[in-house]
Amino acid sequence: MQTVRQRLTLDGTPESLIQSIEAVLFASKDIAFRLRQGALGGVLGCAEQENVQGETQKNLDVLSNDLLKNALAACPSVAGIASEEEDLPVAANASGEYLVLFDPLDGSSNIDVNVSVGTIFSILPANGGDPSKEATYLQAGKEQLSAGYVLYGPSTLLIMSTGKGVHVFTLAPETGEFILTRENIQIPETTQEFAINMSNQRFWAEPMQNYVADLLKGEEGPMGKRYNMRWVASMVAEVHRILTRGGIFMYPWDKREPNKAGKLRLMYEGNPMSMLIEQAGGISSDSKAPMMDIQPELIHQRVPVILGSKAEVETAIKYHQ
Ligand code: AHM
Ligand code: MG
Repeated sequence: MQTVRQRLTLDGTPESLIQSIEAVLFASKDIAFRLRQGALGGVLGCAEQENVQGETQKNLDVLSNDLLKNALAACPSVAGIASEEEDLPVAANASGEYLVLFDPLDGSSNIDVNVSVGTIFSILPANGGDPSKEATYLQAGKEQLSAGYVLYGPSTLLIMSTGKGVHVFTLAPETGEFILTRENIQIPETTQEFAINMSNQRFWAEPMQNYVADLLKGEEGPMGKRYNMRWVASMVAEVHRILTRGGIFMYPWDKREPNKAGKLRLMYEGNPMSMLIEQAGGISSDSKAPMMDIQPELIHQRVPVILGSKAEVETAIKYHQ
């Protein structure tokens, strides 16, 4: 039985980085508890909604953000944080060495229907920069020191990497400890499963239209095999399926909002998921460049995403050349 701390120590992870990761996990256990309570916890539904006593209830998005923010601010090795739920970065500790970026509750439209959601995190070096300034955070994904997500599903899982493989830890309900349950995950190189929101098909650019049309042709098409499709609408669940049994996940640019690069965010969705996928032998791209090579210009920058099994992602990228 190995805890996160034991595993990270064996891997030679600096104590300060272990502490930053533990701060994320501390908050995630609280989030897991509140998700389990569901409607009984009074946190479902919309923010600003009033309960019967006329008190304002906070929805889980806002609450999860607060829990993470508080836990990270209390951790001396965290210099600053950036969150999907915060317009601006927040400075934390002057002594801190790390910047922690996170999506507190990804896939939150799934909460009310009781489907898996997750907390995604990415840790970058602070490099002595000002943690209240956006510029300090604008580092390419390849600079990440650690990335991971906590998946709140039938069981609560932590999937993380510090650049030495990808490991899975399962939250033991009786002790509240994340215990190593799979190590060094490797994604199969090929797959017969793709994930994309097909309802947006007519809005995609031509290369994506052509690629997915060819997947749908099955045995009779250029891929020569029949594909299955899955769409949970929760990126953590999607990436987790791919880490477990392979597959390709896509959230492409589409012309509904032509000025937006895509729906997903580079710094706390695209990059951390890319680190996990690549550490597991897969590939992640924005369709033109490796995701983790992109130089971010904004903390909340959006990006098209194609990630998963190596051979399949390579084929998808060829359609875009
Ligand atoms: P969120 O951060 O607002 O929850 O949005 C991100 C989510 C991803 O988890 C998921 O892949 C995607 O949005 C689903 O989008 P769609 O509603 O088009 O199915
Ligand atoms: Mg999100």
